Amino acid sequence: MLYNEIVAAKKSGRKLLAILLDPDKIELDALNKLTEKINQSPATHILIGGSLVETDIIADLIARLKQNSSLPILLFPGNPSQISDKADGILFLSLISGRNPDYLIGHQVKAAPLLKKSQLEIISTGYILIESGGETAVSTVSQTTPLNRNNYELTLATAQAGEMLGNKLIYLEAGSGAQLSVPLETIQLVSQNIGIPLIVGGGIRNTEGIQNAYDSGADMVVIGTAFENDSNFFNS
Ligand code: 1GP
Repeated sequence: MLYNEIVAAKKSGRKLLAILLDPDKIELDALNKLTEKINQSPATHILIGGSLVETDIIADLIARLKQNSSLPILLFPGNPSQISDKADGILFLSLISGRNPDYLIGHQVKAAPLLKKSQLEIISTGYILIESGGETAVSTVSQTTPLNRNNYELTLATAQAGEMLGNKLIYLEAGSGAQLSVPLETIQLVSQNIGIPLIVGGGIRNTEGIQNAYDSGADMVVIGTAFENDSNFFNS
């Protein structure tokens, strides 16, 4: 079970690293090379998804990734059309920082019948968007306001409410390509005051940023843009 492995990693202090692939930005012809780079990297998981995936290549993309990589593949969907049972699991997100019912429960209701038929491991995730110096795709697409990045207490209360509601993970998100990543103080406060694993992503551009997030208490860090821009990112 993927979730049990994440919990075990948290317990033992083994830090996890996910590479986020946005299907809209992947060229299938270049996928073998990209998979090689992923295999050479310290990544422990692959996430697939995006706010606005317009192509229909997700199933094909996952099938091809699986030919050359043994890393677990988790869906990280922006909407129910991004669900494919070719993946191993899904971060079943509820955007609990926002007040848009579609992203709190609407899309999830649409997805439930599909998920019920699939073999995907479903990992409910409280998804918290934090203001990051500019508008991000998550905020535009979800039409929600991110939490004030200086209001640590509100972020903590949101994460704790997410845990109390039964979420198995909390994901602190600055947004893909964010100018500013999640404040380290926020990571520290939240990680010290929840019992479930903590994922952090958005705007992390270098290995120092990854290490800082780990040192502050992140159990998994997600890297999208930096790897997209430079597939040698982890070797440099
Ligand atoms: C976005 O947290 C992820 O959902 C990754 O963000 O693309 O900025 O690495 P970046």
